This record gives sequence, C-alpha cells and structure tokens, in this order.
Amino acid sequence: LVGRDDERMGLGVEALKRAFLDRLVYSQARFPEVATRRDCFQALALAVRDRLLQRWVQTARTYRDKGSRTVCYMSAEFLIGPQLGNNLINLGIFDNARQAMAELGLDLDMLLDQEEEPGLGNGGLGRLAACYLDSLATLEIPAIGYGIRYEFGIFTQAIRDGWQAELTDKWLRSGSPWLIHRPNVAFDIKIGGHTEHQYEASASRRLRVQWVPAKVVRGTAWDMPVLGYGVNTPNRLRLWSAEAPEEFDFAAFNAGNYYQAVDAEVLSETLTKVLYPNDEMEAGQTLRLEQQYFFVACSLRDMIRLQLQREADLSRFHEKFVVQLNDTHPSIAVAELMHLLVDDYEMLWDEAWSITQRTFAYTNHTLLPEALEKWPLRLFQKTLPRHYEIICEINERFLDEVRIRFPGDEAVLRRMSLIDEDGARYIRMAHLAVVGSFAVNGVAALHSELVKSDILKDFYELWPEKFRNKTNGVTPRRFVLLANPTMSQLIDETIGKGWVTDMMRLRELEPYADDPAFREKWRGIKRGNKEHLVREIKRVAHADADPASMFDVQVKRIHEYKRQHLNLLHVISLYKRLKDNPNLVVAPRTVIFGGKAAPGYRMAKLMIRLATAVADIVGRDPAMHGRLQVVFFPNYNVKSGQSIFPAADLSEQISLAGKEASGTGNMKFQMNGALTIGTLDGANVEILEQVGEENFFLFGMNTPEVKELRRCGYRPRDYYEANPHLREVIDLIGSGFFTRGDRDVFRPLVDHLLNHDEYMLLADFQSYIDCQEKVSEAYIDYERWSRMSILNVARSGFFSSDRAIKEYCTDIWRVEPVRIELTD
Ligand code: DL6
Repeated sequence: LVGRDDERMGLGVEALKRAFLDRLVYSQARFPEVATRRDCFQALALAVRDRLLQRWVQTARTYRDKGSRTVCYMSAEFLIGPQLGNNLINLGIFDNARQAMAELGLDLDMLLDQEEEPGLGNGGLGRLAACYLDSLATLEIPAIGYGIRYEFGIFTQAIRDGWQAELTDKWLRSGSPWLIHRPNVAFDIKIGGHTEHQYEASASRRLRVQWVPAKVVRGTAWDMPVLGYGVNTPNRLRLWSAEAPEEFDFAAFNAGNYYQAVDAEVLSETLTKVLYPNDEMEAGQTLRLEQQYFFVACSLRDMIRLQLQREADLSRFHEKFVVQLNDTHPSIAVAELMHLLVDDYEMLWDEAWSITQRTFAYTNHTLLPEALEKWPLRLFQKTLPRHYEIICEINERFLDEVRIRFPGDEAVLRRMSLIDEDGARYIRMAHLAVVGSFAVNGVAALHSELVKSDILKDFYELWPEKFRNKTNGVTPRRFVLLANPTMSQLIDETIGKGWVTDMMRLRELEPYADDPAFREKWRGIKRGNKEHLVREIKRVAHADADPASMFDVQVKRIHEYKRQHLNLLHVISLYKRLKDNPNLVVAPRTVIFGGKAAPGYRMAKLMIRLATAVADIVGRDPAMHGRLQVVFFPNYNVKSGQSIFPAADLSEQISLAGKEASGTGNMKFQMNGALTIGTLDGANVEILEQVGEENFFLFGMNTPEVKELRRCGYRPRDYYEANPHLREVIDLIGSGFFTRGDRDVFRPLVDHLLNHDEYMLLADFQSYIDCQEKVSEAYIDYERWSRMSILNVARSGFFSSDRAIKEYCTDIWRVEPVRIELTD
C-alpha cells in the first residue's frame, strides 16, 4: 500500500492535487469553475481522510491480530476542534497541501477556515480529552475514545447590546467529512420501567433479575479517526447517536396514527440532541442522566462484543480493557458493567465485582462541591431501576468494609455512603466512581493533594493506595505547531525538529534567551501573531487593537471562581489612575476577554456585561488611545484559541487558590511565550516551579491562607472600607458610570462582592494591583520581557500531553505501544 503516489495514498504535491480534483468530482459532483469554498474544503478533507483510512485499516488489523490491551477513554465531552489542519500536520503534509492548493489557485488558509468547529464539549475537561487522544495516537497506544455525537454542541455565543446571546450550534449542518457511520454497530438500550425478580421455588435465593424497560433506544456508532503525529496510528473516536429501534412504530402506523409512530422516533433522537452546559446545577434533568447512561451502555456493550470476538468468555475482560472515567459523567459505567456481567452473562457477584474494580480508573476534575454530580434518588430510580438496585447492593457491601475499618463511626458511614441521606436523597456519583475504580487521580499536584485532604478525605484514609496525581498536559501539535508556525519554525532552525514529540528538548532554547539577535527574532514573531489577532478582533468584535500594546489575555469559561471580574477591577483601577494622572508611565495594554457563560448562570452573564460595558467606555475615551483598550472576543472556542494563544503577552490565571483543579489554557499560553500572572492554584503551581519565580508574576493568598481567612470569618466590606482605591473602583461600577447612569445593572454584582464575595476578590485585590505594576515595568523593559518569554517556552516541556499520557500508561493503565507498519 505504501510508496504509491496515487489519489488515495500519495503524499506529494501532484498526488494531492489529483486527489483533490478526484474528490471534487466524485464526492461533491462539482467541477472546479463552479465549486464553492465549502465544496473545496470538503474535497480536500475527504482526500486527507483517504490517507487516514488506509492507516486506520492497518491499525485495526494489527490491534486485532495482537489482541492488544486497549485504553478506553470514556468522556461525555471531546472538544476536538477543527480537524483538517491538525490532520495535515500529523500526516506531515501541511506544506505540500498548501502548495497543491496554491497550484490549483486556492488558498489553504481560506479552506481551513471553512471547517465548522465540532463543539462537543464545554471547556477544559472536553479539550483535555481531545489532547489525550492526540497523544495516545502519537505514542502508538491502542485506544478508543467513547463519547456522544451531539447534534448541537456548545452554543454559539453572540454579543447583543453587550449581553451574551446563545445561538444553536448546528455543526452538522453540512455533514462532517470526518465521521463515518457504522449502522451495523448498534445496540438497543433500555431506559425506565421496572425490574422483576425470579426466585427459586425451594428457597428465597434470588436467581435472575429481569429489567422490563419503559422504552428502548438504539445507539449507533459514528467513528472519527484520530491520527498520531509522525506515526501510522489513527485511533478511533467512537461517538454514539440515538435513534428509534425501528423506523416506525408499526402498530401505531397500521392503526392509522402516523404521527404517533413518528413521535417515538423523534423522542429517541432527542437523547443525543444537545450537549448540556456545565456550571448549571440541573440535577433534575432526566435527559442528561439518560444521555450519560446511553453512551456508557453502548460503549461497554461494544467492548464486550470485541472481547467475545477474541475470547470465549469475559473472565479476562479487565486484562484486555482499561476504562478511564473522565469525571463522574460516565461513572454509571460501574453499575452498568455489573448489570451486564451479573444479569446478562450470569456471572456471580464477587467475580463480576472483581472484574469491574480492575477495569475502571477515575479522574476527578473539580474541587467545587456544587459541581460534584449527584442525582435525586427518585429520578435515578425511575430512569435506571436496575442500576438503583445494583448501587444499593454495592453500597451495602462497601459500608460493611467501612464498618470494619472505622468501627462504631456512624458519621463516617453517612459521609461515605453512595447515597446521600441528609435531607433530600441523592446518589453520589463521585463515590460510586471511587468505590468502583482501582485508581483515582486529580489533575494537578495541588488538586490531587486537595482531593486527598478535602473532597475525598475519607476514601483516601480507607484506600490510600488508590490515589495519585496526573498533572494535565496539552498537545503541542495543535497548540504550537499548527497555531504558531512562525515560532515553530524558529525553534526548528535553532534546536532541530525533535521537540514536537520530545518537548523537554525545548530546554535547549535556554541559552538563546541571552542572545539579542534571537530575542529580536522572537519579538518579530510575536508581533506578527499579534497583527494576525488584530485582524481577527476587527472581524469578529469590530474593535481596533494596537499590536504595539501588551496583549493581556483571559480566555476561559466565565465563572466567579475564575475571577474575570478581578481582572476588570484592575482594568477600572488602571483607567481611573490614567484619568487622574495622564502622565502616568505604564505599559500600553489591550486587555482581551473571551469565554462563554452557562446560559442559566446569571452572575457569569453579568460579568460579561461588565466586560463589554468597560470595553465600551474605555474605547470611547480619547485619553485612553494608545494606553488602554478592552476587547471582549465573542465565541471563544478551539479555533479562535489557535489565533489567541500565539498572540498573547500576558496570561491571566487568577482563580482563587484552591478552586481551579488545573487549568490547561495556562499551559497553552506558556508554550506560546506568554508570561503568567497568577495565583498559587491548579497547575500554576507547577508552571511557577518549572519557570522559576523570576519568570512568573505571582500574587494573592495561597490555599491555607484562604482557608484560614474563611475560618476566621471573611468580611469583604472591611477590605472595601480600608482601601480607598478599591472603594473608588467598586463605587464607579455601582454609580452607573459604565451603564449611562443606570445603577441597577451591576447592583447584584456589587452587592455580592461587598456582602459575600465567596471567591475573595477584595482580599486579593491589592496584591493583584501591585503585581500588575510589576508586569507593566517588566513589559517596558522589552529585552527583559523577551528573555522571560523565551525561558517560559523553553521550560514548558513538562506540560505536553505526551508526558501526561506516558504517566497514565505506566502508572495506571499498564499498556504498551503497538507499532503500526504500512506494508505492501
Ligand atoms: O482537567 C481539565 C479541566 C481543568 O483543567 C479545569 O481546572 C477544571 O475546571 C475542569 N473541570 C471541569 C469539571 N466540570 N465538571 N464537572 O470542567 O477540568
């Protein structure tokens, strides 16, 4: 198969041209003169897909022949981003494709821009899953990503009159060239109904449990190939889509009720219709629980199907598959595997439980107690009656173990139970995940410690050996090589190309931080990236930005704990000081915000409104020209992130210490040469460790200080009373200055800060302002800044997702790479 330069496989310029034209005619039914941009994108994407599929078939065959142990990464979200550019990079044909398209009179960038972003995730957690798929394939680890093919991904954000408006995300409007439907890989999944227990006549020993469902939904597989960089391994991302088991309900149809017949189909399809936004406590959402169960049930059946193709029974299931639960969203898998093994495959409970506990590992991604998933017991029981029984059984056996370990301690039993019985009753999904898994990890060193000392403390005391840390990482292929080609080229020229898969080699850049000529090139590259972003800002936000100013950027989900409003307090403080003292010497700044607020999260939406209001007033003030600008970049997503990270000078990572599990944006900024202003939170702690204090702007309380302040009774108003400048800033917001005199708009925000301030902005305010002064001084000394920027990149290797995945492989999954050879 290899070495041929034909339309399906060749990687050279001529072969790519032929492949493109072939696909344009035979897949799009177009000739070049009338082809739309979309047709051309589609043709190129399909030509690239052909090259992936050849490798994919070979990979699948090798895995089957070798019976390889496989990692199954189960996640309700995979924020994969546009695929074409990344696939060209990983195939090593980006430049060839550019040339091929140019020779056909087409611009590759224009084609790349046609691709709809698959918004199959909310933020960090979903993007992490996508980075991990890239690294798994790059490291040649047999792996399957299992998730949901949402018809509507995360909403598209528009800004209307300064407020966030949500528009539906029809990413599948024109189909996706990357998804391959497998209608033959289909499972019928039961939901609702009741159970029937059949007992032996002679004794009351239970024999079989029959689950009689209220409805059945069919899941069919859609596969997306995920190619590794510089290797022949495309792994599989398998996404499940819901449909009715039969096209029509024939009974209803024959009775003449066509609409009732179609209704069933519509209802079934609703199941995978839309991605739920996080940050909204919607524990009452039956549909969300059904979604979680549906994709997990399909995935486990798929794995069992594969295992039974290889072996006669399921006794070695856990040797062939290891399942990583990405947060609690798929944790119902613990009960589902028990249901399958015990009810369908008639295994004894103890053997089934032993297999289950050796199959799963669980990653926790949040320290916010309100984000720990729990389901109202009634809702759960109604939706999954059999799983409710299984969870009760798991719980009884588990609590017996707890009783032996902590005799007589009723409080610990209540705290650890899988069922929360304090007040309204809930099923605690994190507890189910911990009990059913052999390994539990946090996503940054500090977070993993807090998991052990706070949120899962009792479990850590019971099973200390289960707990580990796996600091997150991000893929340098997408976020450096693809996003920042000019910097990548300079690095290639300076230290060679090996860094892309061995990011620790970036350390070889360190001596160049002291080379003035190198620093000048470095600045030139950043300037070019900023000019590119300026054009994007003009296009999407209709705002001007000065590329000579410091690009001070905070892009991430909007949430009070991430404290975008603390950033805004600094902006207002700077604005006020510049107004009061026009000769103040400070670095000119463009402060850029981006991020979505969950549609039902009122305070987050108000924070966006504050950002747009401040941007408006500052933008209209001629005195701010060349000194301060504020931009809200709408609809921040993976694609726009690729323009934003390479252009940033300053990365804002300012969450309250102890709240951000890790953060991954912080890593993407660092890899692109931005300096961090941040608290000792999440992975910032490790970034600081890597780059050294002199190359990081640290401010604010640390986690013990936050705890101590809370213990003593935090009174935000005391800080307001004691700090005249803080008072001025807060009062300006409250006065209606940013809202044409309307004092009501921001009243909830100001009241909240003065009376509650759960995330302690006021306590950290002065430290943040002082630190921003240091940032400004450093930026003005542009040689020093460039040096720091180079050192940040040189010391970013630890945050490659390859490092993280290698740790998972050796410490949790115990899997080995499998080399894929392409043979004739
Ligand atoms: O681990 C990926 C990412 C972390 O970097 C963020 O710090 C964390 O907030 C995020 N967690 C979630 C949790 N959502 N829920 N549940 O998105 O995970």
